[in-house]
Amino acid sequence: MAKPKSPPKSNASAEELLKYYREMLLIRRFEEKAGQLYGMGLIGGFCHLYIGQEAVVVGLEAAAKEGDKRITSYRDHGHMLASGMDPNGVMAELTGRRDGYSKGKGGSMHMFSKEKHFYGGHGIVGAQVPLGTGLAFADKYNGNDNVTFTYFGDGAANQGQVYESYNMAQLWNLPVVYVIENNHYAMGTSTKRSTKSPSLWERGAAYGMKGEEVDGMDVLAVKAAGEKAVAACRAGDGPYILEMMTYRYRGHSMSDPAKYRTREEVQKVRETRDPIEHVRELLTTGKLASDEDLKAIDKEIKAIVNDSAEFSKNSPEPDLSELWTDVYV
Ligand SMILES: Cc1ncc(C[n+]2csc(CCOP(=O)(O)OP(=O)(O)O)c2C)c(N)n1
Ligand SMILES: [Mg+2]
Repeated sequence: MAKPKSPPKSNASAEELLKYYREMLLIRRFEEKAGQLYGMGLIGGFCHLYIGQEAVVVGLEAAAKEGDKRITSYRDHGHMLASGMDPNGVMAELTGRRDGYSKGKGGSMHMFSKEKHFYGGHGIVGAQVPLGTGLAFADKYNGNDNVTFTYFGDGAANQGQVYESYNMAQLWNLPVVYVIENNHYAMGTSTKRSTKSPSLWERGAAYGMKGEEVDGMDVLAVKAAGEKAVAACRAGDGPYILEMMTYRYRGHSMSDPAKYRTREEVQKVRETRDPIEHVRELLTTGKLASDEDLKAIDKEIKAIVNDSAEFSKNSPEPDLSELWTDVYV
């Protein structure tokens, strides 16, 4: 968890770093706003925030191309935003409004975008792993070079369906990158209490699968590992596991008393390993951006997020007649 901090230097351009800074900040501010709206009673049900883990999805999206797919768990707002989905549509869905991605009838865990190749948002732990494997199978069957990013947590990594998926994916060399977002906790259970095989990516070796551990708090390290994994998949040499060592700052969901860890533990990660601060430091110590430049971005992001909240408040709730539409059976 407390790995040494990466030195504040890189070969990345100002343009690239500013892009990641902006994208990670959008997720962080959006999630903070979602937390506020939840507190005000404007978001109901479950709400799992992604704060702290931003570098994982932003770094991997930087390694993706048009046509690639993504699928994840319930901790999904960051993945939606990073895939390019509209913050207004996401926030309106969280608040149960008509202009949301699922017309306000799905909420946090039930949003999809065909246009951005985002396949959810899955509330059943681990359920997205075989589904992501199936998406990759479809691409292989169709003969294109798309890759599917299948994200899941350290807790989900103990599920049987993950290993059935690994076996099939390796057997058929499917173009799937399994991204384990190891934030060290599954609700209140630390990985120390849930397994004696804590190196989760190494379990792929049992199926002949390649993989590696990555500093998930360093967007550049994530991108570099993502590029390697994606290249293997596109070359027909998939699948690939990336175990992202990351950390969530907030509770598991909005209703988490967080008695399983100390405030000091969280504070220490925030102070020494924050992914956004890391990029801010690269930008400022490398003299690639001034405080004023970064302040302008902060302002721009704040406006996007505030607008999404206003947009949602002004969007009506779904009409009662909608109770009987879009119903599967
Ligand atoms: C099959 C199943 N079992 C239990 C739950 C309850 N549950 C929801 S999230 C969660 C923990 C998952 O932790 P992890 O995979 O590490 O993901 P994280 O929440 O840390 O992102 C559990 C046990 C569930 N939703 N589905
Ligand atoms: Mg976890």
